[in-house]
Amino acid sequence: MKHKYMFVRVHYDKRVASLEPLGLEYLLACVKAEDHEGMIHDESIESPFGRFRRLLKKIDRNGITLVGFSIMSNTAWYVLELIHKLRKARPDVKIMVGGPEVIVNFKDFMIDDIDYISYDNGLESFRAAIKGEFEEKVLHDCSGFAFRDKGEWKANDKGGPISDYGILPDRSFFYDNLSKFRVLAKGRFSVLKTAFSCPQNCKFCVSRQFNSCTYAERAVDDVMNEILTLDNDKIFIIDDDFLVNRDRVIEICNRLLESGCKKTFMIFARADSIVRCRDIMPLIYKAGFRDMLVGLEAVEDTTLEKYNKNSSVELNKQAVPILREHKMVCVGLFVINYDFTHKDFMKINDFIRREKLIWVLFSILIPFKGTPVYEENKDRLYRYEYKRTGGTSVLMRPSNMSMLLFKLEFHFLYYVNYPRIYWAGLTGAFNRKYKNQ
Ligand code: B12
Ligand code: SF4
Repeated sequence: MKHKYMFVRVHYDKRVASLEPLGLEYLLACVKAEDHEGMIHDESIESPFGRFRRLLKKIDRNGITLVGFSIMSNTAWYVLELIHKLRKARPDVKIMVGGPEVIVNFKDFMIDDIDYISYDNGLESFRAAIKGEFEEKVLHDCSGFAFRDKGEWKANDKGGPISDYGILPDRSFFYDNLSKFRVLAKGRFSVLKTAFSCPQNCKFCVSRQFNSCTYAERAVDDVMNEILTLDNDKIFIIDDDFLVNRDRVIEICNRLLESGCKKTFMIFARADSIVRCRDIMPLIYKAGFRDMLVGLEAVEDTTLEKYNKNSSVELNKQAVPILREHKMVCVGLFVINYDFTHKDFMKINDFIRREKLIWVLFSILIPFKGTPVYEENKDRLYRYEYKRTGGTSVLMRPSNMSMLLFKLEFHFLYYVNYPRIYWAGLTGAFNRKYKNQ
C-alpha cells in the first residue's frame, strides 16, 4: 500500500520563539524523494480551538494513511493522549513517533496505540521504510526502528553515527507560513543544522546523546550551498556549539564574505569556545554573526563541576565582554540548580546587570530521563512527569529553601529581566543595531 504521510508538531509555548519545524521538513523531503505524498501539520501556528477536529479533518481530506508525531519530553503526555484519541477515531491510520524524547527513551513508546517508532541517527532507514511501504520484511532491516513483528514489539539496533542527512529539508511549509514564525524581539529566522551532537559531556544534556554521542560536521560545501540557497536573511544555526572547530568557522566566514552573503546568523556557542575564538571575532562579526546563545549555566564553579560542564565562571566572565566588544548579542542561558540559595539567585541577577545582558533565558534544571543527572538523583525526584519537564517546574526538592520560595525566586528572575527584552522588541533594537546590513 502506498502511504500518504502527515507529520505533526504539537503546540508549545511560543512566547520566546516560534520556529520552523526543521525535523519535519527533513522527513517531508524524504517522503517526496521517494516519490510519495506528504504534508506537515503544525498545531503551534493554528488556532488553539478545535485542534483534534482539525487534525481529523486534514487526515480525511488529504487521504492520510500514516501520521508521524514528533515528541519532546514536555509534549509527550499531550501527544500520547492525542494518539489515543486518533487510534479510536481512525483505527486504520498507522501511527509513528520520533523526535528527541523518542531517540533517548524509545522503549517507553512501545505501546498499543503506536505502530512504528523511529530513533535512528540518520534518515536512511526511514527512507527505506517508505520505499518498502512499511512492509514487515523491509522493517527488519531498518536500523533504529521498532515495529510489531507478529504482534510482538521488535526493536532494531541503531545505525552508526552520521555526518549528513544526505538530503536537504523541504522548506515549503516554512515559506508558505512565513508570518507565523518569529523569535521574540529579533524577527523571523530560518533554522539550519550544520553538525550533529557535541564533543562535551555535560551530565544534564540530552542533545549530546543524539548521533550516538558522536560529534560530526557536515561538509562546508554543503553548508554553504544550503545557506546561500535559503530564502531568508536571518538564520539560526542550531548546532550545540557552532564554534567547536575554529578552522571550520574561519573557512565558513571567509566563504560567506567571498560570496557577498548579507545574512544575519544566530548560533549557540560555549563560553570557552568564544574565548578560544577571541582573535577571530572581527571576522565572525564581518561574516554576519550577531547573536550567540551561551550556556552560562551558573555563577559558581562548584555548580559547573557538578554538571561536568568542563568550563568555569572565569571563562563565562571573559566570554560575555568579548561578545560585547564585538557588538554581538549575548543571550545568557542560566540553569537554576536545586542547591541554590537566595544568594545564588541574586548572583545571577548581579551577573546579568554587571555584564549588561539584555537577552536571558532561565530554566530550572530538568533531570531528563536518559541522562546521568536523572540516574544520580532518582531518589530525589519530585513528581517527574512529562508535563512538568518544560523547565519551569520543580522536579527535585530544593535543598536550601522551601519549594514555594524557590519558585518565587525563579519567577522573580523573569519579572525583573523580561520587560527589557519586550522593550528591545518594541523599539526594534535588534534590526537597528545587529542586523547584517
Ligand atoms: C530549535 C529548538 C527549540 C525551538 C523549537 C522547538 C520545537 N518544538 O520545534 C524552541 C526554541 C521553541 C525550543 C523550545 C524548547 N525546547 Co528545544 N530545542 C531546539 C533545538 C536547539 C534544535 C531542534 C532542531 O531543530 N533540531 C534539528 C532537527 C533536524 O532535529 P529534530 O527536530 O530532532 O528531528 C530529527 C529527529 O528527531 C527525527 N524526528 C523528529 N520528529 C520525528 C517524527 C517522526 C515520525 C520521525 C520518524 C522522526 C522524527 O527526525 C529529524 C531528522 O533526524 C534542540 C537541540 C538539538 N540539538 O536538537 C532543542 C531541544 C529539542 N529542546 C529541548 C527542550 C527541553 C526545550 C524546552 C522545554 C526549553 C527548555 N527549557 O529547555 C522548550 C519546549 C518547547 C516545545 N515543547 O516544543 C530539548 C528536548 C529534550 C527532550 N528530552 O525532549 C532539546 C533536545 C535541547 C536539550 N535541552 O537538550 N526548542
Ligand atoms: S556543551 Fe551544551 S550541548 Fe554540549 S554537552 Fe554540554 S550542555 Fe550539551
